[in-house]
Amino acid sequence: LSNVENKLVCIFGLGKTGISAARYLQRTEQEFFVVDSRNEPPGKTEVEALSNCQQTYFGEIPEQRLQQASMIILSPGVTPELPEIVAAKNAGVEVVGDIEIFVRSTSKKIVAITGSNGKSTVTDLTHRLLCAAGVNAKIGGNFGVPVLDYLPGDDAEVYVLELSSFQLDTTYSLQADVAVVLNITEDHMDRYRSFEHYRQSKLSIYRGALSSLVNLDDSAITDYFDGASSRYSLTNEKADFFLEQSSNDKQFVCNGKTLLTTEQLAITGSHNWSNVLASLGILSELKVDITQQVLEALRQYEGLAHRFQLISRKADIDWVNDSKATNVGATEAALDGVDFNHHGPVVLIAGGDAKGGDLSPLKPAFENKISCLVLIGKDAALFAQLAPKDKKYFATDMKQAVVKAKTFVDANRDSDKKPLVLLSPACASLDMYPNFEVRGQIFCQEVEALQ
Ligand code: UMA
Ligand code: ADP
Repeated sequence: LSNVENKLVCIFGLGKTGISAARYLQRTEQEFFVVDSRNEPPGKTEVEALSNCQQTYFGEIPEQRLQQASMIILSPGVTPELPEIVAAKNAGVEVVGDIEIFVRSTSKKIVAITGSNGKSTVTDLTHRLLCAAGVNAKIGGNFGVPVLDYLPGDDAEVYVLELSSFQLDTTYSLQADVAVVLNITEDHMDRYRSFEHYRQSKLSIYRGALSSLVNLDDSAITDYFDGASSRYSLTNEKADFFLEQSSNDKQFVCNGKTLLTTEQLAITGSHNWSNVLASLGILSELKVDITQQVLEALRQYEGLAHRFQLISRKADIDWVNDSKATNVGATEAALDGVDFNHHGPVVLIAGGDAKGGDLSPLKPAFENKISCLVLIGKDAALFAQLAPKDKKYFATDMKQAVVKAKTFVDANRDSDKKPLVLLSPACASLDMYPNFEVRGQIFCQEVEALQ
């Protein structure tokens, strides 16, 4: 396979991926130039100082110059359908992502994880379980370290990679040792022509995989992919990895062996049990023994910040930060995880950039489950159309949203139940914040600042 050697490479996009690609080309002594449509991209100063960086083009895209490159390393935030990229491709330039360069350059095992939701959790959990099993595993991709930071060097036994659909769209040579699509629900509809287009992007992770792990509970996967090597499910006892439900507990069963119960886990919610099954399935497909140390690491796993995280009990309210819910599927999972017999009133703070997605699956929850909806961000009005009149409020920022939520709770307390305020926006944060982490942090700060 041809890789970057002796080619004039264009790095298109100078965020985390572009900076990592530039450092990699510097380390491997390759010449490159850099393009970004922004005048002040994040890595400007660092990359301009690299001796192998021939030129930088920031702001206007130099269409002719792009066509002089032999290869473009395209950042995931840039669509391959950008006219200048299409023109370069038509002129014979190879357009790839950093994951493609990575998989061409390593001979180590690769676990490839995608899905609309749960990618980071499963990637992180799998990495931790592999480490607990004594495997030299490294984590990267859409979550954690951009992959090219690991090369050259390559001392890992296994790379556990979270791959976004954007990354898969520019990856052609991946032959994962284990590939899994966790679920497919609508996301990034501002970038894909249709749900089918997005689905095909996700399913491409199975191309050439040595082992294909399939979630039997998601017909958006099983109806369109029939090459499973092994299967997991929350309910189907025919699956290799499933959750056995008896009258008093729920047990994780792997290849016929009962391992532990859901009660023994620190993480909660059926979506997380599905994530656990995926991780156990990956270890099993890698032929890694599920030892006592692995089970201990699993029991202790507390999940990642900003994913359905109880952050405070201020004012006798359970405040939950689920800022990472950037699409409708994640917010549905969050609402499924709320025990409405125990919690009430339940206030949902939602809104932001809906990325062209269909919000209507949330309508029944707005009508029947939640007590009040506090709306923020660019697409607040789209949410408002789905909620009954007396249940919705608009807030201009997070401070106002938190105060409104508390005011509503104080006026509607139910003596038998514990009030809950959930930030689970079903939207990207970029219209108001630099990223979902900052959105979550500001939520935490505003809760702490309440009198
Ligand atoms: N951009 C421009 N002009 C350019 C290049 C980029 O305007 O010339 C804009 C993009 O439209 C985007 C932003 O800059 O809004 C960042 O894009 P990027 O490709 O430079 O992003 P990186 O900093 O390289 O980060 C990317 C992933 N970002 C995206 O896919 C948008 C990060 O995932 C990933 O962690 C990182 O590579 C390392 O691999 C973030 C993400 O939001 C967490 N991913 C999406 C998601 O999870 O839903 C897919
Ligand atoms: P991703 O990396 O795919 O965005 P995360 O693990 O960061 O996934 O979780 C993103 C959001 O999705 C969080 O709100 C989380 O609670 C929710 N979530 C996690 N796992 C699942 C799942 N299996 N199904 C649906 N939602 C999930």
